[in-house]
Amino acid sequence: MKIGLVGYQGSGKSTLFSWLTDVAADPALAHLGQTAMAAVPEPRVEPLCQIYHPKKVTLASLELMDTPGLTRSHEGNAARLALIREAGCLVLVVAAFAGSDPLVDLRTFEEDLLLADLEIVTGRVEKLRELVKKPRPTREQDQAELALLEPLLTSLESAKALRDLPLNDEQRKAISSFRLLTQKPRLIVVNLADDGDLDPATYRAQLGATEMVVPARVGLEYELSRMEPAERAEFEAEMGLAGSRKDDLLRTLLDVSGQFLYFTAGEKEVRTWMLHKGGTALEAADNIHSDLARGFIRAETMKADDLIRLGSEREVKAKNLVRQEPKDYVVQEADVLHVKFSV
Ligand SMILES: Nc1nc2c(ncn2[C@@H]2O[C@H](COP(=O)(O)OP(=O)(O)OP(=O)(O)O)[C@@H](O)[C@H]2O)c(=O)[nH]1
Ligand SMILES: [Mg+2]
Repeated sequence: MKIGLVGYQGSGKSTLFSWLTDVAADPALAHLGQTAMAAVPEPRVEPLCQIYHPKKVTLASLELMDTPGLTRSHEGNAARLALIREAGCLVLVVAAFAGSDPLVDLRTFEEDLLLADLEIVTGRVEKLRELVKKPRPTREQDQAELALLEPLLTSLESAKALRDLPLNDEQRKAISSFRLLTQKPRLIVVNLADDGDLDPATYRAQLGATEMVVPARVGLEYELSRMEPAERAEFEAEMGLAGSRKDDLLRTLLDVSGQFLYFTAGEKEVRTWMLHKGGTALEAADNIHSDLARGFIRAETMKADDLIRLGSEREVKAKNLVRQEPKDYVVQEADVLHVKFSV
């Protein structure tokens, strides 16, 4: 799944892209949607390495896509919106530096997305309304599709984003090929000036309770990330900046994108893998290798936390904390899986 960094021109998308991926944003690639990977840090990897002393450590990565900013005049936005449609999840970057008002930007950007969705759904609904007037073999089918789409159209017309609607499976299927913009899960990054207020509560109160908001001094973070570690530590101490802000942001992004991490662990490799929430042991096995899914017998499963607490697989087994899970087991965050399979 691509995670699209979106927003108005100059909001700081490319700076955020460079900070998170350590890849320089190339202005020549922006109109194509430049992509790069960002490994998601996982604090349990280090203690697992102490147990297995693996030859190799591999971290699952998010695929970030920098996109060209929308213009406020709407000129040339159609191609930019088409690019954003490719993303499965959005990071909306709103500027809160140099006098710009993040709330105004957020509202107008949302309107731009709503209008783009409205245009698509309206087009389809109008087509269907014409079709069902005629006695055609597909009439019943068209009528069913129309019935699914009409309530969505009503929502969009009253400026309600699809991400806020409880859609049923049929509705999801009916609109899946449209790749609607207000349906994508999103994280809002409020891009602050170097002395901006980092308390998320300040923005959450203004933006509405359901939104995931991360305030970040993106420009400053990017500068810091390019310094030598010692120099960086000095600056951070001077400015009272605590914690690993990039790690936290990437983990929040993983969560907002509807995914989580599970492990495989052994002497050869300790590795994290990404799976969508609700994903099964069979899907997790297929992620690792299609052979594991094809010949799936069962997944020996334990919690990484049990393993770390008890210090070895033997101890975890002795405490009866290893489970034998079938194909349809719903994998949990930080499960360690050993897939048993036949060839
Ligand atoms: N003061 C301040 N300036 C920033 C910050 N983030 C980005 N900038 C500046 O804003 C300008 C635009 O930043 P970019 O990251 O290129 O913005 P963008 O969203 O990629 O812009 P487009 O690609 O044109 O849509 C640059 O001059 C940055 O240095 C910030 O946090 N604070
Ligand atoms: Mg840019």
